[in-house]
Amino acid sequence: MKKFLALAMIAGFIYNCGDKKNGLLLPFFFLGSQHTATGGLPGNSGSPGVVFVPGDGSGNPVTPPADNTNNSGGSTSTPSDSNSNSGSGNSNSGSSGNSGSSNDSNSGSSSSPSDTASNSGNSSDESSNSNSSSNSGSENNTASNGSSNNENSGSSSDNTNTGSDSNSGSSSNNSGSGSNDSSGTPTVAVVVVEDPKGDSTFNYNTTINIPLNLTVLDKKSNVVAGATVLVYDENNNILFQGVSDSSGKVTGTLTVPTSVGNVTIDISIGGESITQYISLESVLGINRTIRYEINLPASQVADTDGDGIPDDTDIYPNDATRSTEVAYPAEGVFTVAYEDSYPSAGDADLNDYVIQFKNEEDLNSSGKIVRLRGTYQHVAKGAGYRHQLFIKLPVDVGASITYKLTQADGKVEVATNTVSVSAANLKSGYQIFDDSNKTIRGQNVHPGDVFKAGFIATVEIVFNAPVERAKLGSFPYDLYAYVINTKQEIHFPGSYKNNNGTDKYLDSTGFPWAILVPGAWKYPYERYDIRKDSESGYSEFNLWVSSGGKEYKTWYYDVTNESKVFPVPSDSTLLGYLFLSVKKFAIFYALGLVIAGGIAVYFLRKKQSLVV
Ligand SMILES: [Ca+2]
Ligand SMILES: [Ca+2]
Ligand SMILES: [Ca+2]
Ligand SMILES: [Ca+2]
Repeated sequence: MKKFLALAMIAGFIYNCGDKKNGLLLPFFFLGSQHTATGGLPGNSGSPGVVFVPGDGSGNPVTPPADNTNNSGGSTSTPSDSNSNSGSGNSNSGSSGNSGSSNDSNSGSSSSPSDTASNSGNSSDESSNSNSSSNSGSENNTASNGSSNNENSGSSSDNTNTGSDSNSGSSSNNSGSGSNDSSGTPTVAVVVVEDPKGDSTFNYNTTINIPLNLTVLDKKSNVVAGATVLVYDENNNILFQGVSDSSGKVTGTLTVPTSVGNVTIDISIGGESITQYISLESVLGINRTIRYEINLPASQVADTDGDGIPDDTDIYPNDATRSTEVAYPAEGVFTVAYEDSYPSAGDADLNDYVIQFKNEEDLNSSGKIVRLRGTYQHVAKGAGYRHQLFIKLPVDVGASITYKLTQADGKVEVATNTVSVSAANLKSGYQIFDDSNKTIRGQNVHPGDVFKAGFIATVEIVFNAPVERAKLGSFPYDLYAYVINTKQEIHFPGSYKNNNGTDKYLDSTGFPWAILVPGAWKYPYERYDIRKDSESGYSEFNLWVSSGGKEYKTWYYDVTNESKVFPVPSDSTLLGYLFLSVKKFAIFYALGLVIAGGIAVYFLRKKQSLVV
């Protein structure tokens, strides 16, 4: 990753130099620099010309409550005033200001990023006024108003569209340029943001799943199919890729460590690309309607396999069944640690049965999962019980599964073989490791133990038909331990309930029997309770718990007492194994300037490529 960043910085430097004469800025947000404040919504910014407005829950910009009154009064606003106002409201005013091309200005594009910002608060009275005035008379108004959001806001986008409709023929560029005056940046797209926010349930989770629901519309409010959507984290690791369907919709789930602060969404159509940067603070989902305010390019981009994903972002450019790969984690491994005394509360040494692993999914262009791969290594057995490792996948289709088991040094225990399994088999649980007495040669939990890496299982599940995220579940899926001695299954919290409604896998004190930790985690020595200050190697653990997961989100990286934790090698056998078997590079690519309709859009992109 360091190399990658260095490369990106060099590329950026070169690019910046090349364009300096134009006085253009490049958004190297992923390097940690601050984002361009193009949004009026906190936590949102984007590439030039992308405007963010709050939504009313139905994909339209929200209607400020006070507007009606003001509207009726009408008119205090001068054209210029309205411009400064809300993206929506002002669009109208913009029209008035823009002599001649009235409708164009309506297109909402009028608002410059800064404008939106000022509006978003509420106020926007003037805008509303201007809105009504300028719109008045036009049949379009009524139409838009019909949808209950009278005034500006809702109207704004509605107006926009209708406006442009009536205007049709008179160039999209107008709207952009006309409205722009103040900032000089034409509006390329208005993003209606309806992201659910709040506090997610804390159950010792170190990752969060964030549903993604996007709708892409053109400037006439028609849905746009075939828009490519790419989502990545602050280190440019791909989280999701998909293409909008015939309803203009893109759906998926982003799975990220809770410590990830921002994600980036790129949407590309015919080579035209816009970017959104989203702070994940309190974000429970990403629900957005992207309304383009420009004419979309009709140019075709190369798509060799015809799956809708252009070659330059298609990880499998010659395979129409797959278009991207998402890895969990993008680099390195996760660790799962089980307490094996269920249903009795454990001693919280979190080392009874410990596995390092990572997963990869291949998605098709609809965002459905086509294949699921996993590599698992047994790394500790701090217990007298014997365990097995399983995964349950509640899908409705069968699959063919290719499996291999080796010792840590690569010596084959079970040769590569492929079997067909039914949906019922997957639902009841597929065995990854047999008896934990046989998959590791040492316990790896006592002071002075020389670490002896355990067996490695590699699994590739090729589903008989693509499966939806809602069916499959998200990483780490339902990965569980079966304790042979007690005949008990041990799952992550959050998925199973007791008869009284409490979580089946949280004990009476609210502590889990399974915990997922990013990295090759240094779990506690045998019988050292991670919760007790005198025994814990992680003084931030209790602080993390007491904050409900909001603070000390990376407690697991911060060993505060080395004498309390097992020195698990950070360059684990599994990492070496992964590196040799599936070597991947994240390549920073497609740094470019796209000119469409006189509007310049800068975009950064990342492409992963497979080097097998
Ligand atoms: Ca393709
Ligand atoms: Ca493909
Ligand atoms: Ca234990
Ligand atoms: Ca133990």
